[in-house]
Amino acid sequence: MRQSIPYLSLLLLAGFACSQPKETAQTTEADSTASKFANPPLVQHIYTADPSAHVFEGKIYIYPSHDIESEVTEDDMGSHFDMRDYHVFSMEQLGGKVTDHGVALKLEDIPWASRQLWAPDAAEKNGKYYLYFPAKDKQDIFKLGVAISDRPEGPFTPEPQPIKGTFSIDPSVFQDGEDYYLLWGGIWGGQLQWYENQKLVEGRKGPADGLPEPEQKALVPYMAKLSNSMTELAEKPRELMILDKNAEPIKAGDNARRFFEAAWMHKNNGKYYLSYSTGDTHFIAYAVSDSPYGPFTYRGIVLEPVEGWTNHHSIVEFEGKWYLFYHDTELSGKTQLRNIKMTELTHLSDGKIQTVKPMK
Ligand code: FUB
Repeated sequence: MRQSIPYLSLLLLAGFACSQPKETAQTTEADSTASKFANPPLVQHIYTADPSAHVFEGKIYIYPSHDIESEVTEDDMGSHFDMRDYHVFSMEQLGGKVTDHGVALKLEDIPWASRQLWAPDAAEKNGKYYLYFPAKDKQDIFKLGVAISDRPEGPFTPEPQPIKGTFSIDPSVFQDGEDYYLLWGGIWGGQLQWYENQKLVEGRKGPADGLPEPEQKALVPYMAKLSNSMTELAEKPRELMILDKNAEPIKAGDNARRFFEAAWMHKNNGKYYLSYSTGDTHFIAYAVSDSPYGPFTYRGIVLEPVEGWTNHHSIVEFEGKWYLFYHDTELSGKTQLRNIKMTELTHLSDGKIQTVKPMK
């Protein structure tokens, strides 16, 4: 989606592109004039990634990661993604101003967490707002936490302990009528491969420890219904199976189609769409089912690879149209300093999704 005010051009003339974004709350409007990127960054004064978008109180609210420069050396466990807080953003109209509501939750306020506030998501129930987030605990193991607020923008108050029975990263919430489901999981730095039967296996430490062999079934995301309180799982987490067109599970060696991280669910025309990042092949892929629990059948690509290693998205309906939120590294050129974007998403009449190209 194009936006009309040439704000990005002004910032570039002022030398903005060579400097670190200033960490002050502000509103941003952007423009993609003369860019090779199909869509402009939504936020330019701080780095943002992994945008989870929802419609609350008639507006779009975005819950992204807040990327920062850090001294941490890059590795295959993603240690250089060393985020310390979350900001919440809102848009009254698509293509209009994006408001930064400031810090909604910070690491030092989460009693059980030690580092790495990765991709979050949020949900609303009975006028309360719930922010779901992953962080490493004091033993350096990812868990999922929840924090509560009376307002969509926070500030959020974290529960004192992680959500019992959760592990790994990238929580997202899918609401289906009165039911709310928590999805999660991510391999390599997301540690999903360290678990068997949902129990951490002693001694697994590296990104490849516990990964299935290429001919074995790939690891898949988990999902569980949330309790009435929204702060606990109401059932034992289940695997969301992803099958090929022959109803065979996608294999671990099928890197262009297998699940890596960033699971998101949406429903259109009575079908459940599970979309996810394929990680080292950099696609946002999707699979479709008649049930939120699956099994899901692989259907294709939502989003082609973006600039930067990671690809992470959300899909939301607003005023009768569907939108894809995603990120790339247009502003920084650095993998761990990303900027969020959005564009319209089209569901085709055969139930497929029209693939989005992030570059012109
Ligand atoms: O932002 C940190 C991690 O990078 C996320 O949790 C992953 O999905 C990837 O985008």
